[in-house]
Amino acid sequence: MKGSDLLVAALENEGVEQIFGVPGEENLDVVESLRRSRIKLIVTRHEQAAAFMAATHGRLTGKPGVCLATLGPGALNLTTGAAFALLGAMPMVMITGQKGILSHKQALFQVVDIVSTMAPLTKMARQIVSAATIPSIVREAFRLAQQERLGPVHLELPEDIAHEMAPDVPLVMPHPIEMPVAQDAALDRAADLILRAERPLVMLGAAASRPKLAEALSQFVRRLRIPFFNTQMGKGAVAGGSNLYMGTAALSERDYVHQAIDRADLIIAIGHDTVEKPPFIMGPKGPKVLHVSYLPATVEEVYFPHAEVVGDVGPSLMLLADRLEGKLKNAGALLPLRSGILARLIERADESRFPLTPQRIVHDVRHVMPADGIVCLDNGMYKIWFARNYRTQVANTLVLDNALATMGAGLPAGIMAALLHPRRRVLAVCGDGGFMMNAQELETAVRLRLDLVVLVLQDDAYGMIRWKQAFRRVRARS
Ligand SMILES: Cc1ncc(C[n+]2csc(CCOP(=O)(O)OP(=O)(O)O)c2C)c(N)n1
Ligand SMILES: [Mg+2]
Repeated sequence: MKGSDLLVAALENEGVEQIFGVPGEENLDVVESLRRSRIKLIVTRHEQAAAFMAATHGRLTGKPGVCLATLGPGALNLTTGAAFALLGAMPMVMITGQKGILSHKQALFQVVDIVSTMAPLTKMARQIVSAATIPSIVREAFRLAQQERLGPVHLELPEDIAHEMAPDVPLVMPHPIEMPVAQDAALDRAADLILRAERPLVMLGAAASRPKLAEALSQFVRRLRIPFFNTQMGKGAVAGGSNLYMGTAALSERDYVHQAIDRADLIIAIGHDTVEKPPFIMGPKGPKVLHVSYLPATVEEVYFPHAEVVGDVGPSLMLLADRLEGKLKNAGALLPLRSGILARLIERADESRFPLTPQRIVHDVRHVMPADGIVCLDNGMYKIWFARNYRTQVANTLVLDNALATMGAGLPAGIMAALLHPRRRVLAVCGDGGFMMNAQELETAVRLRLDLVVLVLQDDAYGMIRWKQAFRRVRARS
C-alpha cells in the first residue's frame, strides 16, 4: 500500500466523509487515493474557505472537519482558518503537501516551513517522515483535535512519503473520548455557593455550544430555574424561547442584559472561554463567579473565578442539580428584570424607514427562518445586533465568530451548514465588505447545488470601522 492509500484508509477509519480544499502537484497521490475511496474531495475556490468550512464542520458536529492544500502558497492560505478554529475551539485536521524530503530535485522552489508556521496556530503540527507511522499519527491528530479544548491540528505529507510503499501496518481504531466528571468536593463547594446566593444568574459561554451538551444544559436550567443569559458564542445553547432567558451580552458593559448582570451576586459561568470579547468585566467588587467547564478558567484581568467545577460538563451539571433541585429559594430573584430587558430588543423592529434599521433586519430574518433554520454570520456591525436581538429556539442555529472575528467566514460557514443539513433552511448574513472577501465560494455553493441563501447588507462601507471613526471624531470634539 502506498503512503497516500494508507493516509486515506486512516481518514476513512476516522469516519471522514468529505475533504475541502485545493490540491496541488504535491498532493497528486493523495488525490488519486481519494478518488478510489468513499471520501469526497470538495474543491473550493480558495483554501481559506476550505479551512472555514472544515472548522465549521467541527463546530456543528463535534467531529473534525478535514481540509487539504498543497505546499507553500496553498498551505499558507489555510492559516487564517487555523486561527479561526484555534480561537473558536473547533476540531479540524489540515493536511498539506510538501516537496520530497528524501531528495531535493527542485531545490527550495515553493518551499516554506509550514510546520513552524502552523505551530502557534494549532494544537499539533507535524511532518510525516515515514509511511509506516501514518496510522498512529492520524489517530493522534484526530484524538487531539476532538479532545477538550477542541481545536485544529496540522499534518504535512511530503510527496515522496505519499508515494512510497508502506509496510503492512494496521490502522488504530478510534474509541469514544472519555472525560472525568468533576470531583465531589468541588461540586459540594459549588452547591454551597449557589445555595447561599441571593441573586444568582447563569451565563452560558462558548463551550456551552458543544453539540453534545445541549440536552444536559437545558435540563440543568429547567431543574434549577435560575435565569440565564449567554455570551455571543454561547447563544442558542439553551432555547432562547425559554421563560428564563434574560438576553445576550453583545457588549462588555452597559448593554441591556447588564441590568441583571450588575445586580447579580453570583454568576454561574458555564463554558466561558476568554477568547470571547468579555461578556462582563469582573472587578474587585461585583458578583462572585463560579466557573463550570471542561477545563480550568484562564485567569485574565477581567475574569478570575472564585470557584471552579472542572470536568465533563453535562454529567457534572447533573450532579450539581441533584444537590440543589427544589432547594433554591432565591433562584428567580432576578427574573422580574426580564420583561424590561427583552422589551428593549423589539424596539424599532417594525420601523419602515430606509435604509432599514438593524433591528428590523434581525426581526425580519427571524420571521422568515423556521425554528431549526441556521443563520451563519460574517463579521461586521450587524453581528452585534444579531447576537443581541435574534432569538434562538434550537441549539446551534446562530453560528457566529466572536473569537478570531474574521471577515470572510460567513459564506463558507453557511455552505458547511447547508451540506450538513440539506433539509433545513440556511442563511448566511454578510456585510458587503466581508462577503467580497470570499465571494468566489458562491461558485462552490452553486456547483454543490446547495439550498443556501446569502443576505448581503450593503452600506458601501466597512461600516464597523466607519462607526469607530465617527465615534473618535465625536470624542475629539468634546
Ligand atoms: C479579515 C479581517 N479584516 C479586517 C477586519 C476588521 N474589520 C472588522 S469589521 C470590519 C468591517 C466589515 O465591513 P462589512 O463586512 O461591510 O460589514 P459592515 O460593518 O459594513 O456591516 C472590518 C474591516 C476583520 N475583522 N477581519
Ligand atoms: Mg458594509
